[in-house]
Amino acid sequence: MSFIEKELNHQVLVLKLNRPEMLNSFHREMALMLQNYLDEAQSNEEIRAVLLTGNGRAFCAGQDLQEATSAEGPALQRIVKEHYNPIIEKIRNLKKPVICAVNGVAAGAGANIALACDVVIATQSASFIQAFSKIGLIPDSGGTFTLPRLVGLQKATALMMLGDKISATDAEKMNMIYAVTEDEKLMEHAIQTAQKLAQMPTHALWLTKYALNQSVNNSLTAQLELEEQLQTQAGASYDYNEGVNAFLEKRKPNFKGK
Ligand code: T3D
Repeated sequence: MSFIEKELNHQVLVLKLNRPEMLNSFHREMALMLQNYLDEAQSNEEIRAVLLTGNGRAFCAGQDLQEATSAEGPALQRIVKEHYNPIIEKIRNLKKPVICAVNGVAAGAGANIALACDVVIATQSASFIQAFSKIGLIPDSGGTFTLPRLVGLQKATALMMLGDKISATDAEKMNMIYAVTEDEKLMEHAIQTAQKLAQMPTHALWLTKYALNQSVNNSLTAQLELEEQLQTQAGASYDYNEGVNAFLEKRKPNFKGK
């Protein structure tokens, strides 16, 4: 049994967290495995989108607390530095869209890994918990960066201090996630979305993601200059040429992701 199931489906790398009896909580081996698969997604040109989800009733309950408290397990600092920080950096710097299908509860690092993804779709019965404060920790996995930018400082502070369980419907209402779908339709919806993105101009999608990443710290002037540079790059791409020609010739474009 693998801690993460991996499948390539029409240029979409589908990754399923697979420790359902522990609600897909992360231990070291699973965290390093996810990092390796994200590296593979970066380097393999056949892969043009990633879909992350979980097996069983949870998406992910964050850190495996048995490992975190075991004398033989990695120390807390190592867990953050070697497990979660690289996962978040790899998701945010992946030059292909990452879709997260939240199939159940997403707690602690599990919630913040989901929120780091580019498009987050959740089932109606899913929920999000910034569980850290309940065990005397602070939110990690980029949560203190991502959540206030999604929902605003006031909501993020309250969610992180109170550790309340937020339904997928409420998460969507407060702009934490992109969409909510009926439970039985989650994978169909998520795969369709991922496959649609995988057929789009992958390089332009990456430049878009890069610009959004940079926008967090840039002034308007710096961001306008960045858009000018990135648009010049996009304009020199195969896919721009194909997109414009397809429009003018009134046909469907055949993007290659270059
Ligand atoms: O060192 C560090 O910790 C640094 C890293 C921090 C990153 C973090 O993610 S910290 C936050 C860690 N996660 C949590 O605190 C969440 C813990 N889990 C829960 O609060 C609840 O399990 C849930 C709210 C997610 C779901 O509740 P419920 O009632 O649906 O399920 P349950 O009965 O609590 O859990 C089912 C089983 O999964 C249970 O095992 P059992 O009794 O059937 O043998 C439970 O112990 C296990 N489980 C759930 N979460 C974890 C876990 N086992 C280990 N680690 C977990 N995180």
